[in-house]
Amino acid sequence: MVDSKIYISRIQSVQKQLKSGGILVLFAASHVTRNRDVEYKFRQDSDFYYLTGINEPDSILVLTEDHSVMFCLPKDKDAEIWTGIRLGKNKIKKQLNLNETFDLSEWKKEFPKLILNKDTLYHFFGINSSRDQYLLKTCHEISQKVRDGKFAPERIIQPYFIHEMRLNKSKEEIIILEESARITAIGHIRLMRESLPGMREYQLEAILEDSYLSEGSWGGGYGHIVASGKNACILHYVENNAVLKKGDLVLVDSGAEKNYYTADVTRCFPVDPKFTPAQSHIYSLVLAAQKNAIRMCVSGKPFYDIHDATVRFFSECLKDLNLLKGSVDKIIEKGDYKKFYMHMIGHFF
Ligand SMILES: [Mn+2]
Repeated sequence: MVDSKIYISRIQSVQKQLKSGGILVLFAASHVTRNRDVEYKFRQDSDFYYLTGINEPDSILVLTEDHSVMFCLPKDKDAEIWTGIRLGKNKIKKQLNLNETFDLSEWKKEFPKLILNKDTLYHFFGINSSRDQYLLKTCHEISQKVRDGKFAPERIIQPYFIHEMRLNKSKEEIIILEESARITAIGHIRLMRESLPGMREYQLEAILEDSYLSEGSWGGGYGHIVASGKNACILHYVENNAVLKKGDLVLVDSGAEKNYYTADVTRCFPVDPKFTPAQSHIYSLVLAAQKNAIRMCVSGKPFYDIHDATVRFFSECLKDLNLLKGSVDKIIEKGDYKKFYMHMIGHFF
C-alpha cells in the first residue's frame, strides 16, 4: 500500500482549483468484457488512480471546494471470494480523509443532493455515454424545480486541470518513471541480442514481456509493437506474427509500466545483425534528429519548437536524399515531409 498522504494532498489541491459552485465527478474504470463471461485484465483509470490510489472498479469520486465524497463497491463476502478483497467505505473514508463515503447502491439517491444548487459540473464528458446521460438527466430534473428555488449546473467543464497537475512530476514520480525506463532498456537490449532470422515477431514480444515482468514491472504499458520489414511502416502495427527475414530491420515500440507509469521507447535494429549501408545511413539521420531533440529539451522550451526543428532537419535530409523536391521552406509549408514523418516528435499522454 502506497502512503495515502500524497492522494489526500492531491484531492485537496483539486478542491482548491474548484471555484465555489463547482462540483467534480470522477469515475473509476469498470471491467470490460472480452468475450462471454471473460473480462479484460482490469486497469484503473489513470486520473482516478492519481487522485485516490484506489485500484477498485466502479468507484465514483465527488468533490466540491469544501466537501469530499466517494461511492465505492460494498464489502460483500461472496463477491470478495470470487473477485478479491474490497476496501469498503469505512476504510476508504479513513484512508483518504474524506467527508463521506457510500456504497455504490446509494449513488442515485445521494448524487442529486450533492449536485443541487451547484452551477458548474467538472466531468470528463464524451468517454462514457451512459454516465454522461445520467449526469445530464439529473441536472435536467433538478432544473425543472427552478420555481422551488432549486437549480443544477448549466455548465460542464472538462477537468483538464487534473492533466496539468499530472504533467508536473514530483521527485517520487520521476523515480518510478526512471525505473520503468531502466526496465524497458533491459527488455529492448535483450531483444536485440536474442532475435534471429526465422523467429516470429510475437516471439520477440514474448521476450519483452518476460523481461519486463522479471524485472518487477507490470509488463508492457501498451501493446508491444514488433514490426519487421515493411510492417514497420504501419505506425500502430498489432499483428506481430510475421517471420523475421535476413536483411530486414525490426522496429520495436514498447515500454514497461510500473505503478501506472509507463516508458515509451522505439528502436530499430537489423535482424542480420549488420545494417546495410543504406539502412545505416537512414538510421544515423534519425539518430541525429533524436539527439538534437533531446538536446533541445530544456526547461522553458516550447514543445512545438522541438517538433518544428525536427521537421526542418528531416525535410533537409529528405531533399538531400532526393526523396523530396523543391526548397526546404516549401517542403515544410506544403507538408510534403508528412509522407515520411507524419507524427509529432513525442507526446506527453
Ligand atoms: Mn511509442
